[in-house]
This record gives sequence, structure tokens and C-alpha cells, in this order.
Amino acid sequence: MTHKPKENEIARSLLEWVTAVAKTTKPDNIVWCDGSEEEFQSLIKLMTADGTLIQLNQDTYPNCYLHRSNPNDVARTEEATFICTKNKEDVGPTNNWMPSDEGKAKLLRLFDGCMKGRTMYVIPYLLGPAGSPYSQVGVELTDSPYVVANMEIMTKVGNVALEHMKNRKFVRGIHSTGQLDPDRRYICHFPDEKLIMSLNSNYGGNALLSKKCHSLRLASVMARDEGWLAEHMLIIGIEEPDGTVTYVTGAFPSASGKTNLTMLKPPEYMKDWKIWAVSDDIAWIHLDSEGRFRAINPENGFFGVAPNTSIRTNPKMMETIRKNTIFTNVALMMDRTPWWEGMGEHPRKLWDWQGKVWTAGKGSAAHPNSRFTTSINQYRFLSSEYTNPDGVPITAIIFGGRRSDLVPLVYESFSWEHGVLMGAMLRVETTAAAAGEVGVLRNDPMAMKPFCGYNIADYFKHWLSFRSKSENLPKIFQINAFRMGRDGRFLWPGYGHNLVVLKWIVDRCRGRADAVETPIGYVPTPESLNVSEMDLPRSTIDELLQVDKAAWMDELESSEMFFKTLGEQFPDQLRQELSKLTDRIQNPV
Ligand code: GTP
Ligand code: SPV
Ligand code: MN
Repeated sequence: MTHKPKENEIARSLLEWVTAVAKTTKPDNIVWCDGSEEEFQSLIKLMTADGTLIQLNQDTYPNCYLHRSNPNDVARTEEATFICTKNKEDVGPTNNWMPSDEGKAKLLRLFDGCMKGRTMYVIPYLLGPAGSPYSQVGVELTDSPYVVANMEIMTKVGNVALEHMKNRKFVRGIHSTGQLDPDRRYICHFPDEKLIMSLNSNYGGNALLSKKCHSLRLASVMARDEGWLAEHMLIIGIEEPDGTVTYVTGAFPSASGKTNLTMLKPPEYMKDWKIWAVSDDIAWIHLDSEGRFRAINPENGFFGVAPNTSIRTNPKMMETIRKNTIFTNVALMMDRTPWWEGMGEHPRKLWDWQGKVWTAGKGSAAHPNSRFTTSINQYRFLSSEYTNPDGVPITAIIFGGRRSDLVPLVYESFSWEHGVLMGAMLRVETTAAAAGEVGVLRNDPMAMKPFCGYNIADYFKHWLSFRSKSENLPKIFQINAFRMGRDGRFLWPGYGHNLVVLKWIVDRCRGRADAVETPIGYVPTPESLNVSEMDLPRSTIDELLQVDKAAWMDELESSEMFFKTLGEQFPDQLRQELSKLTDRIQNPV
């Protein structure tokens, strides 16, 4: 384990802060993390010794481990997540709010002495490519070795961060396992101080503070103030057979297909296409000197959903997680290899995610939100632009989500403003990524409902403001791979076949594909989609592309209800877009 870096290597404010936090939390000792392999292995050793990790079969899964979490700590807890500011209006009705002084005092009380008998780890991390003007440094203090190991996979830890910090500001994060007491679980954000305080949960999005807390909630506030965007988006390069690469971003809510689209394997009938991964979850988007959107990935790893990941659905991920991976809450087979629903045939005998012998009929063996943490650098189809400090130029933005009805397979907005309305109207089914009921429709604008660190109405204004800042605005699309037929089965096979949808999007951006102008936007003509080799009946294609006006009128009504909750802050421009959309549906030409 490493020791405190030489004093001249780090800003004095960092040392002072670490000392002050230790004074409150009272750890037995402090360890400064350098992100080395040696350090990672010593953490693994510690955790396999105390049972935090179970070593998997080292012949078939070398350097892979299983963590079984506390059963009460398996997903993000949005009701325990707060933005702490001076005024409630700062955060709007889609966030929980606490006055910052009250929040701070409350958390400091809870943190008092919470690390007694434990080690406090100091994790300096870099978000974004080394040397990029868009990258940021954060420091997370935690008493959880499991969190440290995950952070070392998900971010760039150690000197690379300290060097980037020099005397620049950094985001401060304090995390403690506490007693994993759900009644005293808090994930609090203080945007004015660039501070995060998280207690009583070790689950990914609650505890890996670089992820949703820093890269989205705090970064979205910085992005508003500085004129850029911090988004819950994947970034991919789509390479055509002639070698042309088009970069797009996609915002879909949690557990709604970002990682899978990022790792898409082209089907046989499009085998000359390639998909290059830049990011599977988060994009920081800045305008370059030509007013073009350029996106970087702040992260350095995948924290992916296990269930339904298989050789059929995502062979590239199945290969990636065969080494150096931490699995959380998956089931375990008798040969000490991981298993989850949708991986393949159900073994007759296995241990479920809580370590109990699984018996048929007793629910799922892996937790529905079981995950794996694995480094992006061992992914074979990583874009060569991943490390580009300037990021990649974005041609299209895609919104999506789980919607069993209403939303067509793909359609294009008429304009930037209409596209912003499309994102603002995103209403999708909830998933197991957050605690609470699954499959309930909720408004999740731009897939940022749980992640926008300020008033969502101001966030809409911020999106609209790019009209006047950029001559090169990306085109905006919405997709839906989850539409169901009357029999309750997905109409679209999804996964690799989603390349058909991506191709249409690229073709539209390059002026090569036909579309029908409908009231909601440009919908593909069946002929413009490359489906001839897909073995899908024409009636299914028609159903996938259908625009049901009555259903859209109902949708508008619920969107209006949601927008009303935002009050006066809701931008006039979107109100106008909404009434234009209503008008088009009511009075089609
Ligand atoms: P977060 O990491 O929570 O932000 O999720 P994500 O948006 O990256 O979702 P991910 O790609 O991990 O997919 C979540 C679940 O949806 C997994 O069980 C996938 O197998 C499944 N899924 C992804 N894409 C498709 C698709 O095209 N069709 C169907 N039917 N399921 C899909
Ligand atoms: C999500 O829930 O959107 C995730 C996983 O990507 S978490 O890190 O828990 O936020
Ligand atoms: Mn996510």
C-alpha cells in the first residue's frame, strides 16, 4: 500500500481537507491510493480474506471476483439522494432538496467517528483523457476497500490525477459504508462547494462518487455555468464499409440499452460495418472553435448490467468480462463461475446472489440489477479516439428508453427545438437500476431525471441556448427497441439488429434515406430501413413505425401535466413547440 505523496506534489488544500475529514470521521489510519496493480492486488487480498470478495474460478475467470452486497443495498436510492443549495428553486421539483447548511450539519453529525477502527482511503481520480482541457479531477475519501477497487477500474487513479490537479480545483467526495443502515442513507450534493457526502450505501451509483454524483449531478451544474453539457449518454463511432466514421451520442435511462448499443456486434447481413466504443454511460460535451459538439468519456470502465448479457446478445461484453472483473450480486455456479438470467440454459444447481442454494420457482438467481465492473482498456473495440483530448465530433443525438407502446422504432425531429422537446418529453418505464417499482411509466427528461443537479426547467433552457451558440448542431432522433405487440413480446429483435436503426440515422445525417413527414417527426419509409434480410414480416415493420394519433394526444396530456409541475420556469420556447406538435397531430396536412 502506498503512502502519502510528497507534499510538493499536491495542492495544500487537499492535505488540509483530508486532515479535516479525518478529524471528523476518526479512521485508524489513512492510505493514499496510487492506482497501481500492486495496490489493487493488496486490496483484493484484504477483501478475499475477510469475505467481502469471493475468488472466482481462476482458470476460466482469471483475476475475477464476486461481491455479494447487503440485500438492502442493491440499486441507486433516489429518495435518499439530495441536492443541497440555498434555495429550493435551485433544484426544482424533480430533485430532493435540503438547505445546504442544514444538510452539511446533518451529514457531519452522521460522519462523526464513522471510520473508527477502519482505514480511510484517499482516491485522487482523473475524469477524461489525460491532458484534455475538458478533464476534471476529483478526490474521494472512503472507508470501503470495495469502493476503492471499483474506483480503480472505473477511473484513472493516482499520479495522473494529481498531476492534472496541480493547483486547479477538484471535486471533493466523502463516502462511508457506515452501518449500511437504509434509514440513515444519504447521498448529498453541494454544487456551490463542489462537494459530495454519501453514507450507508456501497452500491455503484451511490458510492462510486466519480460516476453519477460528480460526472453528472455536479458536472451538470458546472456545464450550465460554463456553457457545455454533462449527459447520461453513450458515445459511439459508426464505421461504414467505406471507412467513414460518424460519431453519435445516445441518452437512454438506466438499464435501457446504452452499454449494449455501445458494444453492438454487427449482424451477418451488415458484417462490413463496425461500432467503436467511446463511452457507454456518460458524455461531457463541449463546443469547439467551429461550434461543433465534441464529446469525451469521463470514465475509464464499464459498470454494466449482468442479466440478459449473453453470447447471443452481447458477445463482445462476454469476452471482456472473462478477466480482471468484479461481479456484484450475480449467481454462482458449482464450478465457481458467474451466472445470471438470460446468460443461457439455467443450471439445475447454483447459489443465488445472496449465497443461498437456488431452487426452481424461488425467483431469479442473480439480482435483476446485478452488475460487473471491468476496465474499458480491455475492450477490443475501443475507439482510437477514446484518448483524444479534444473528444469526438458529434453528428447526431439519440434519445431512447423502454416504451412498450407509442414510440416508433426511430424518428427524427424537425429542428433543434423540436428535438429538445422530444428529450424533455421522454417518458419511459422504470428499471431495476433504481430502488422502487419496475416497469412504471415516468417522466425522465433526457434520461437525466435522477442526474440533473439543478432545476430541470433551467436545464431545458440550457439545451435550447445552443441554437444561438452553434452553427453545427447535431440532428436529434428518438429510438425505441422495446415496442411490444399485443402478445406482450418485443416486436424488434434489438441488440445487433439495432445497427439497422443506426444506419438509418447515419443515412439521414448524410442525406441518403427517405422518410415520411408525420406529425411527430420524420419516420422511416419501410424501404429506407435495411430490413430485407431480417426475416421480419412487413406487418411488424408497419407496427414498429406506426404513429397512433390518439395515443399521442394522451401522451401530450401527460407531458403537459409534467411540464405544469415546473411552473413559470418552463421555457416559452418549449411551450410553443408543444403547441405546434399538438396542432400537427390534431390537424394533419
Ligand atoms: P445503465 O448502466 O443502468 O445506465 O444501463 P444501460 O442503459 O447501459 O443498459 P444496458 O445496455 O446495460 O441494458 C440493460 C438491459 O436491457 C440488459 O438486460 C440488456 O440485455 C437489455 N437490452 C439492451 N439492449 C436491448 C435491446 O435492444 N432489446 C432488448 N430486448 N433488450 C435490450
Ligand atoms: C445507472 O443507474 O444509470 C447506472 C448504474 O449507470 S449506477 O452507477 O448505479 O448509476
Ligand atoms: Mn447509467
